[in-house]
Amino acid sequence: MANAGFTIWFTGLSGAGKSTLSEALELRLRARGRNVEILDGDKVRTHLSKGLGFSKEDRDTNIKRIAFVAGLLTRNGVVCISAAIAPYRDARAWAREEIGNFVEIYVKCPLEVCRQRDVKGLYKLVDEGKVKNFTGVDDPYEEPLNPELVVETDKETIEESVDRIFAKLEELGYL
Ligand code: GGZ
Repeated sequence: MANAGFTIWFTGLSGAGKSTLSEALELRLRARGRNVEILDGDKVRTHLSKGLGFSKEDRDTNIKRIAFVAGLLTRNGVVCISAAIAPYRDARAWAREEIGNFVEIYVKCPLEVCRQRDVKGLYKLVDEGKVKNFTGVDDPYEEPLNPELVVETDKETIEESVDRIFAKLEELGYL
């Protein structure tokens, strides 16, 4: 199975570290000679999912679009990394079915730590009442029940998380 395509499906709160981990992982995978594509939640929403909001229906549509593209890439030998919040279990289960070679990684970080990091200033806007339906605050985040791996970004460094992801990918036979 080594050299087959697969999708690393990150899920976690805004500010948990999905994008940062994706970029670190991409570098390490490229150094191993793999072709890698990141589908980042924020970027997907400016192109593929432009115009979608944050209702469950729109989030589901967003996840289905990402899963569709990830499936195409995966079938063609690419390592695809999805870095959307993907807050709903049913949508993640759907993505798993659609894609096949699917490694779900919960990027776990307490809401209070994400709030303190506030990389994009969004939590401040939430506190000021300017952004509603924000995941983990006044909108659901359904923790994965059985992910392939959990990385805790408030307890381990990026390099440690990437090392653990690599070990899991080797264990699963993808690397
Ligand atoms: C969650 C929101 C919201 C609301 C804007 N809830 O950390 P970011 O900023 O850069 O990434 C988040 C992104 C979430 O889009 P996703 O496509 O990943 O979400 S989902 O998987 O649920 O479809 C965040 C920003 O958009 N953002 N408003 N209300 N995140």
